[in-house]
Amino acid sequence: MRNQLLFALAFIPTIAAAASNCEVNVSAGDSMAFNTRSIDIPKSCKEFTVNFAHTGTASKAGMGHNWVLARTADVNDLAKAGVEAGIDKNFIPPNDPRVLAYTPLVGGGEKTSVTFKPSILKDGESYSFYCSFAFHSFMMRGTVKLVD
Ligand SMILES: [Cu+2]
Repeated sequence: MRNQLLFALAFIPTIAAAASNCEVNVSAGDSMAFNTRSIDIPKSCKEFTVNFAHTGTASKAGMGHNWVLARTADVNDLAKAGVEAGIDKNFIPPNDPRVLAYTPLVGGGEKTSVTFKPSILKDGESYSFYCSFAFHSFMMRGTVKLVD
């Protein structure tokens, strides 16, 4: 038992170091604001995970939030199409290839996450993240940068 514990402990620093580079924690509360305006994604990551937390108390239907990744040029059109899709579809147009990654909408106290491959992003293209809840994207958006 003791040996197993020591064995496990020996690997924790390695896992933590790898995780910190290839995942990010993002949150939003009961207002239309993310806790960050930009996210760097290292090209070296095989996969990148966004952990999203709603730190407020509002209901999903009242002030829900999520995290969506798209080309910056597509965000406004996607946000419009999302309103038409409705809350049952997380305000995301179904099967739309312009949506590169997204989490479902969550309400206060809930968490969600999404994992994607940075290799879907092209050098020189401009990417953004936004919240697809109806009309939140005007306030809730930020830049996503591919970094070395
Ligand atoms: Cu929102």
